[in-house]
Amino acid sequence: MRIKQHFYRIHYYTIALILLVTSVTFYTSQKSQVRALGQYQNHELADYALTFYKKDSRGNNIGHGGDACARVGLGHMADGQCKTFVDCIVSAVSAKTQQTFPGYHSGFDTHGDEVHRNSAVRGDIIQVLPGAGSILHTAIINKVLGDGSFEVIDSNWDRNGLVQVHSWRPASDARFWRMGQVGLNGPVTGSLDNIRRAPGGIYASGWSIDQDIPSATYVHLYSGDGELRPTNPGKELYADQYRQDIGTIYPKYGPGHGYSGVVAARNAGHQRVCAYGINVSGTPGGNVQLGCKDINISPDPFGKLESVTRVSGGVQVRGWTIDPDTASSINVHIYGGSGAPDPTLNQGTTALANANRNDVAAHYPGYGAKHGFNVFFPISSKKQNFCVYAINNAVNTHNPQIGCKSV
Ligand SMILES: [Ca+2]
Ligand SMILES: [Ca+2]
Repeated sequence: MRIKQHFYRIHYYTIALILLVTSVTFYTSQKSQVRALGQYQNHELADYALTFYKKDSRGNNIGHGGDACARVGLGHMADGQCKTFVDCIVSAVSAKTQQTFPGYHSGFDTHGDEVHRNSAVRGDIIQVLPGAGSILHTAIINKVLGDGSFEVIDSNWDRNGLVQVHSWRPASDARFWRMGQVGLNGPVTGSLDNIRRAPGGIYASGWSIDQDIPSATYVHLYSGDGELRPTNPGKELYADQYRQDIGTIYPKYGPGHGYSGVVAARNAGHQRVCAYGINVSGTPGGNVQLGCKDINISPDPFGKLESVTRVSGGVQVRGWTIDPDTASSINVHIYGGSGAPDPTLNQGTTALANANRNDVAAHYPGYGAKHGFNVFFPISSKKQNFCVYAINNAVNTHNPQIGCKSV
């Protein structure tokens, strides 16, 4: 017994140590990848490159790309080629911490981060690599013009070794490199704003931002006790919905950070829903719990018997009912006599509660309007008790009484 306990203890510590080492390694490797970027603002590459863009009094370009290399003591590279011009700009702005030469396409991948064409910003480097049908070129973005076009600063665009500023729409196989910081950094932040019962489970809404990047991120919802465990139902949502309020508070990140969706409930009764903002892979930081909220989950229908009115030949019975598990209409059973739900004792009738009730829909979002009933029940004019029962969407479950009236 003692030996066994001892074994388990060692085993436990070993697992804990492995987990610790794994998580530390993971964190460190993510961190070092980002630290590889130069400790300067990415736009400084464009600012500095522009200082080599010169014209004479007649408007002719006279700035030579090679001047950028001579300036940093790289005279041997002062040939004015497009790639060497960018190499020397990066070398100068990074205080020689990012030496991206020699070679045509070497250096940007090991000293910088590749970024998607759609998220390129000022100072990013565009490079068309050797490939079918493309002309090799390297340039620095001065402006993002949209629609895949950029205003770029480069050298040797006209095969004359001169620095130019011009618009360019690089071929689809162009690659984009980021060498500096874009001025965004910080942990995942956000909120779980609201939860409510919905068809299929629990609806949750809120927002999330990974403050390292402006792009949309993922959010994971968990129900049950809200913890990140496999026994709890989970749901992954993409937090890209428009939220004007968040765009106002976080203008660098824009308004596209809202999320909403439904996570299944683990069981009836008390449920806790927690939302987790997912750290964007390759950026510092980890996942962050954005908030938790509690809700009581009932599988039983609810509703209201609003009126029972005497009409010629019977009664008119009016009301509405919803089963919280579904947006579909459910049946109601109506009994006269004593009102007890027993067809051997009392006369009854049944109806599908599918009449439009926009007032009910407004009160219970996600369920639609088809929950009303307005039923003629042919029955004797003798005074009796009328009771309405809502029929659960699941068989062999509780069909609650939603009201009685004597007329
Ligand atoms: Ca991050
Ligand atoms: Ca139900």
